[in-house]
Amino acid sequence: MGSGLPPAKDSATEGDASKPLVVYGFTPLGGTASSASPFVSKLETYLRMAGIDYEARVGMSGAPKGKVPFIKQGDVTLGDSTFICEYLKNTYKGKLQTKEPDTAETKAVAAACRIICEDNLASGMSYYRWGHPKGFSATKERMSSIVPWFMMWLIPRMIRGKIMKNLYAQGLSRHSEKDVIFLLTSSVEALSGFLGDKRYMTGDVPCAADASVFGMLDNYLNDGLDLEPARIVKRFPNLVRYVTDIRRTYYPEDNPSQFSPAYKAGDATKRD
Ligand SMILES: N[C@@H](CCC(=O)N[C@@H](CS)C(=O)NCC(=O)O)C(=O)O
Repeated sequence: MGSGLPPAKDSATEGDASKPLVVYGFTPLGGTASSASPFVSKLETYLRMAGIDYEARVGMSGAPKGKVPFIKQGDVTLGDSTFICEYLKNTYKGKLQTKEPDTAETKAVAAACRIICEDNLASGMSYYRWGHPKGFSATKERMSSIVPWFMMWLIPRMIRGKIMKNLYAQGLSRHSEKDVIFLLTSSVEALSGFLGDKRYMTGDVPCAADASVFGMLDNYLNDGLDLEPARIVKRFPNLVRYVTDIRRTYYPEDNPSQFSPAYKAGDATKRD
């Protein structure tokens, strides 16, 4: 690869809606409605908001970009939640129960919400779950239910090393915790300001940006790790109401996340 850009193919923009759609990702963490990955939660929430049928598989082997979520449909294999949502909007055109923004202002709000969540708040999540001593010990404890005991010393430290390298390059871990809290709080405050009294970020009907915001805020609020991110979101009652409403509407008790062990499709959540 040298020091330049790695080769990368353009994302598929449209597929065959008559073919089964399979979504790959991680299971939920603590009390999150969907996955421990806010990006997987975003995609599953978008599928539910849009009314698209799918089948979830736990795992990331075969991920075209080395990350989850990714999907397979017919001969298409596609990674990255944003490009997957674009693909789904084209593939299921005319059948979606979501409404994408159509004015300059609502488009700007949706883009800002997505970028705030997937850049700043995603780094904040890594900072607390993997960098912060209290978060790392809680994260390790959670991992002990899925990682064999003899790998428990190695695996969490390996993942932490990789994440800390990324966080240093991105810059967040170079700040004091007080400064990190300032950055995260101002981002969450912006989301709260965009939402105001509305039901969804751009009006009465959800759009893909709502899935992004929900995936991140549900992970901030409900991952059960008792960390600063949950305290930050709780300062904004309209965001807490928003997350609660989306959980109730799209993840009712009798239809839990397909990534959750509680989901029974036949016998259990499928694994690859
Ligand atoms: N931009 C990607 C981000 C996905 C992402 O960062 N996924 C993480 C889990 S939260 C992952 O798969 N990490 C594994 C790795 O980097 O090895 C998207 O929107 O799908």
